[in-house]
Amino acid sequence: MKKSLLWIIILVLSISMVAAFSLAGCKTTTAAETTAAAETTAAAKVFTILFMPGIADPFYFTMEKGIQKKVAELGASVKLIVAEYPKSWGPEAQVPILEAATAQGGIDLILIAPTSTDALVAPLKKLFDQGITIITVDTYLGDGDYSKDSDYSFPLSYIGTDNKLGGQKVAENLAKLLNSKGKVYLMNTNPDTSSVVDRGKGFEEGIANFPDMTLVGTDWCMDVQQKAQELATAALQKDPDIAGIFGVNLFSSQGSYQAVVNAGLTGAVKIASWDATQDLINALKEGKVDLILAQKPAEIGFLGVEWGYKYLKDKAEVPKKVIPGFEFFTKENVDDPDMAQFIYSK
Ligand code: T6T
Repeated sequence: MKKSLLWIIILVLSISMVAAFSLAGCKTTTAAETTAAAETTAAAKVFTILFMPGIADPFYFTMEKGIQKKVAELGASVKLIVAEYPKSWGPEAQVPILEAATAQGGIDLILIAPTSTDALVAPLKKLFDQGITIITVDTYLGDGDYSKDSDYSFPLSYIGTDNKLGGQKVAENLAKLLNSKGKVYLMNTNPDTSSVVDRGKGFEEGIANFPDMTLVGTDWCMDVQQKAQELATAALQKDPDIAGIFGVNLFSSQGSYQAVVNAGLTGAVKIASWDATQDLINALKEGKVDLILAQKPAEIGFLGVEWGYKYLKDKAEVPKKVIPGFEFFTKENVDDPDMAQFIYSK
């Protein structure tokens, strides 16, 4: 009796131990499965990026190429949505497109060129408060200082040209073409757009360094080429001594040189232009334009995706300003094969 009781105890103990071991085994398998599942989920996380350009023009088409390049490099981990290109410059055109593109949710990062330093603050803040990361490319909000606390400092970064420096360099180069003397005129676009305002300021400061040069006037064409042409025509009629014109972007430059050509003043009035469109490059080759500052829109777009992705994936520390450089086209280097990369795409 004692012996059989002992056997029963041994049997019960053995069964419990087997059960305990198999349970432990089960647990290990489950944990491994959970880890693997978590890894799969992390690997499968696809970040959705929205590109919101400022206007339909070769500058932003080229920026999109840089964005597409980086997106292709990142492969399946990112998805790109390109918003409709606004047909005119300004918040009236851009904000409805932005709102429509974000209405369904699911966006992780927006790369946007705000078309107004003020009017885009509220619509973008609303999206930021929904958890969307914002990077402003080409233009910025407020004074562009996202490093200090303010109503407009919520974007992760500004990635774009140092427009003020560019404006100063344009002034220096135009002064060289004019032997540091004479009257110059500035064709600007919109007074609430950071990029062009900074270019104008830089130009004014640059010209002020030449005592025999005078800035006789500034006009605002609202980024409409036809308007730029009309305004430049009127300025040349009003002041026939104008010796040089600076067009701060592609539409203002294209309109300005056209006005000079129509007035029969090609060569007599020097044209300093900004943005390397094929039209302006051709005009430079034909002697209708004298100088072109080429920004690096593809690089700006590429860097926007690169930094945005690093932040979304690893919470990387992103500089508040990322500033790619610029290049100058002149009649001396316009045929240099190394310069071809700086011409914007269509
Ligand atoms: O000059 C570019 C851009 O940098 C600016 O902010 C707006 O105008 C352009 O898109 C050229 O049309």
